[in-house]
Amino acid sequence: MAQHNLFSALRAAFPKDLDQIAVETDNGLNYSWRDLDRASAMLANLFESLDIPKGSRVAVQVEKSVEAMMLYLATLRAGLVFLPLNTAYQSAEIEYFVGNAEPAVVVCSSANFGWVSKIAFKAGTRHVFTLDDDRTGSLLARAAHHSDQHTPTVQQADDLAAILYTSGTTGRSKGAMLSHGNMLSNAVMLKDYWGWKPGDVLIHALPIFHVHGLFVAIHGALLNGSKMIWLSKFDPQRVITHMAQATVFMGVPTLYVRMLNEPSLTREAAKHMRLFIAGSAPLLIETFNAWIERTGHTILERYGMSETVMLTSNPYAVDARYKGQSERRGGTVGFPLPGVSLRVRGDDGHNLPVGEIGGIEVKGPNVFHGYWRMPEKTKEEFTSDGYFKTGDVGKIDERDYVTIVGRSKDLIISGGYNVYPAEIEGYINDMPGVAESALVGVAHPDFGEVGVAVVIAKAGAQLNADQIIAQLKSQLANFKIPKKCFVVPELPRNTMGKVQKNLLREQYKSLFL
Ligand code: MCA
Ligand code: AMP
Repeated sequence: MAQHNLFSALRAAFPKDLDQIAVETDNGLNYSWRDLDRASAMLANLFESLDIPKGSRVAVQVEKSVEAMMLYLATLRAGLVFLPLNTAYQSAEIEYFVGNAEPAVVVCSSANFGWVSKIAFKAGTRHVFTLDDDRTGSLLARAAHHSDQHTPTVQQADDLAAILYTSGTTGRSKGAMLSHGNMLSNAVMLKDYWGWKPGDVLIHALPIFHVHGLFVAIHGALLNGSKMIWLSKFDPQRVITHMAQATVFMGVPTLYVRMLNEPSLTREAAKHMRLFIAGSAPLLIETFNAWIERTGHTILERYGMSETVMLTSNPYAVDARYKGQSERRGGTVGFPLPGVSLRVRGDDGHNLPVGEIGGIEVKGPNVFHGYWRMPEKTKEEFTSDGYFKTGDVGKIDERDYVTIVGRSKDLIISGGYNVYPAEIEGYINDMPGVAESALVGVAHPDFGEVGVAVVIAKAGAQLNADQIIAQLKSQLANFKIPKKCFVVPELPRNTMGKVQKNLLREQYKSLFL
């Protein structure tokens, strides 16, 4: 691949007629391809005027907007490293990310400028801008003074393009370093694998601070020169209405569940669509089947990670490499994508035969360059022959389909967002009167899985479950808050004294069903 700057590759795929509409928003704004090009050039020129070294981080916590996407493109264009942050994160979370990544630039909403800038300046960041979802803020005001022409920086395939914070298998959040080459190779391969065609239109309804909405969806559309119908927030009814003008949709399972609750989801409503893609969390077979029944479309489920972008996918068309199969099989995540080697290994480090369950390990041009400033952690997560240990547990069947059956990492995926029990337990354990706590994931009809906290009090202390929840709400992103909290006399333990979370999961499994 001659082209290494991801932006340049995306730019090369823009249609010849730059005045065509590239993005149509749900509040009636149209952005042309020329707008994307010019605005990202102005923002890249602003960055260059700041005289910060190539490879500096640009940390961004802003509401979803087309300008926020332009900011991402400008960051790539200028050879800087994009660090997207969930808008739900609160001050302690932001303080950790900014302190760890030491960004040269921080961009936040004007409502949060007071506390975010304080954190940023303390961490040594010199430039803090604001960007709101109504096309205002100091970032755009400053960029307006810069030229709309810009030559993208030359990048090597291994140069960093983004850092995504994720907890991996254990412990504190780690910044997964993704390069231009990681993302470009994945995007180019998926364009072909998912059969992107001229005339495709993507409904973009996901947040743009994680891999799914930021990379898989945006890169897919831009690399195909495809228009995006841009929803600032997921709304099932609006997505269904837009299906008449669109062909591709990507969502986490919760989005499909919520659309199935709408009577307006019919074959007729979905007849213009070509492809529905799901991922980020397990898609229940009931949802997969109900979708076929209601719309006549078979959802294509795929599997990925922040550390690897996309790893496996059910086939779009006949896949000659996998016994000529084209079936999208519910409950599976399909085949390893072209270029990805995937194996299932037992605890003894040996490859397992067909059908046996073990740890999923992967290798390929999509696999990240390690955790930011954590060489030891990085080393632990790779095998001696260079495979990344995903922390997912699964099997490969005789037809080569991969199925994920669980996770060895202690992780709850709620509505497509990751919740790390150790982090929440840490906050609960710090509360006065708490002796110990355990957070477990249980099934939930809307979010797939949600956290339930089980807490024991110190001798003589009185604890109130509602107060524990209220306290967490003041400290953590809203999706991390346990949906229920129980104060109990003791936690189940094995003979080694370790809390048996499986017994707690069993005990509370029907809480929301
Ligand atoms: C919102 N709430 C949640 C979640 N989202 N609770 C648990 N899990 C969630 N995911 C709670 C809030 O705390 C709040 O509770 C109440 O729901 C309403 O909040 P609101 O923001 O209005 O909710 P919403 O707009 O209905 O959001 C639900 C959502 C959203 C649309 C499903 O969570 C979402 O966009 N999820 C997609 C995440 C995603 O893009 N993941 C991709 C990661 P209260 O009222 O009590 O405060 S990338 C990835 O995983 C890999 C690489 C991959 O393979 O793609
Ligand atoms: P993240 O850390 O946000 O990148 O989340 C990655 C994790 O999401 C993976 O390690 C899997 O556990 C999970 N995941 C992604 N796609 C799927 C899927 N289709 N089915 C089950 N789990 C998935």
